[in-house]
Amino acid sequence: MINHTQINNQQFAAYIDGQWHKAKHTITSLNPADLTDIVGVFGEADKGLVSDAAAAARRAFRTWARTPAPVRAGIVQNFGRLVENNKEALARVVTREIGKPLKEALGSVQEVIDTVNFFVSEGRRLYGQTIPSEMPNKELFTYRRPIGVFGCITACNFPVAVPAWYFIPALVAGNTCVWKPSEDALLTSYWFTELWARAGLPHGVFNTVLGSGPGTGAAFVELIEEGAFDKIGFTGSTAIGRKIGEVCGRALQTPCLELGGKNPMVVCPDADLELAVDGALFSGFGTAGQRCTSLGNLIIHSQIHDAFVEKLVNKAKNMRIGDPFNSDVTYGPLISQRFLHNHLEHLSTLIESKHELPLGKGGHIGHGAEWPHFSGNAKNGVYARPNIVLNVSMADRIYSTETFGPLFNVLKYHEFDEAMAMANNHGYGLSSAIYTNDPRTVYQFKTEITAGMSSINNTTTGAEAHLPFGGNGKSGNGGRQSGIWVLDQFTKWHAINWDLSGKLQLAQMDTHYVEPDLNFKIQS
Ligand code: UN1
Repeated sequence: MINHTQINNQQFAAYIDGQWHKAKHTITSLNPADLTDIVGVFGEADKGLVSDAAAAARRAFRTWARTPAPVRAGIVQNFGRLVENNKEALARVVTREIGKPLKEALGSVQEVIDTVNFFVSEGRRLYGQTIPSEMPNKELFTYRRPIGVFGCITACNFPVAVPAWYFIPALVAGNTCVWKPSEDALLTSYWFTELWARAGLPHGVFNTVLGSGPGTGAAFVELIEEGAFDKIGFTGSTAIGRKIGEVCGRALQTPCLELGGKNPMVVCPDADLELAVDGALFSGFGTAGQRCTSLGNLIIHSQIHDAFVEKLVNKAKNMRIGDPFNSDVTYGPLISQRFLHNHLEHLSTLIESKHELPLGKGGHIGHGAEWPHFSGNAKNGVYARPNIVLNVSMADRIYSTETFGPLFNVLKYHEFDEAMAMANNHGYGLSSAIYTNDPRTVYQFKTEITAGMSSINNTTTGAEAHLPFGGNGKSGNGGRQSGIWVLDQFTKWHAINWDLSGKLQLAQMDTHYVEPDLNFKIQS
């Protein structure tokens, strides 16, 4: 069972071939709701450890790839049962380590369980095809083959759900894995790794390297260039994703890149406005705006703009912010000091004099910026006030900059074509939403939106675990996670020609197609 105490001072840096290895150089994970609470002290894996992890995964690959897929999926099922048995404890570790409200943390652990439930039976499918040949006594087949060693770097905001989206299908499909989780979620990653070990994975099939982006992450990227991995998955910023994409391109690989977003929500005059207010507030401020699917631009029809903004601001003013273990908070602290620093930087560099801030100029709660309904430890926590930015137009930098904090923009539109331009022109294409009751408007929206995911009368966030998740443009390279679609990330198609004719039959040449009489004309 997960014991909700510190795995402190163990200096564990890497789990390789079934064993934890320590490192001298340490990194510390702090509770963002109270920075005096040390969640864990871990080691930072250097290039040697990352290379050892990749080598262990390489050694384990042949046997794992040959293990029958239903047996591989059985181990994934064991993992799911362990996660279920530890759901509350794991969610508490997530809340303590990254400050996500407990209800949301429980939801993200449920997302792991849902993903297991979906993929366990994929171990009994992984379908290939039988295909007719153009020649007699010959059969054609396709098989899904595992790709090899899967190297994966994940972000901190969904420290169990997003890794599960990668590793569950990767393992069912027969790949072996090396994981570099976020330095902001070290204890969570420790337990996630332990649960895989207890599920019965053979040694070397799943390996973890802990450490910072500039340290362990940079070593990981050097090893991509050196050919240590056969497939890369990356969830994080567009800037880093672009670099990883370049390195993978040189290594002749197609990575699965899940990057940033500036997700639009359009509110039409015929919409249920109360519903849209609640949807906008959760999309913008749920998880303190730190989801890649969080609301970036709220696009409101001019006819309802002022009334809608008034309702939105009134409701936002009553939001509770504070201790993420309290059930009534909309959001808790930001994930770490780094995220607060970036948020404050955005406030000082992106807000222009023409912008209006009806919730006041946000900032660090307890450090010159108070919030009336606050329940946390303002002195020790990394809490930020929410921001709604009015009067934004497409030319403003804030319109097209991902802010990843409790902040969203409001834009006003007159014609629906203008709303569509506002929804697309920032260049990201991850998630999107529209509130309307008119089917023709929905039709135009879903046909013209460039995002990979759209909600109709619901939030920009909260994708279910069995639909394709991913984006276009600056949000990724078109790869999709989750559901049946992710299998194309973790398998390569193998085409088989089986000739039983006993003679040399050449495709396109030794075929026996029947010629028609092309001079034939119908007499009318
Ligand atoms: C992310 O922020 O990287 O759709 C993932 C959602 C969640 C996953 C977000 N199910 O908001």
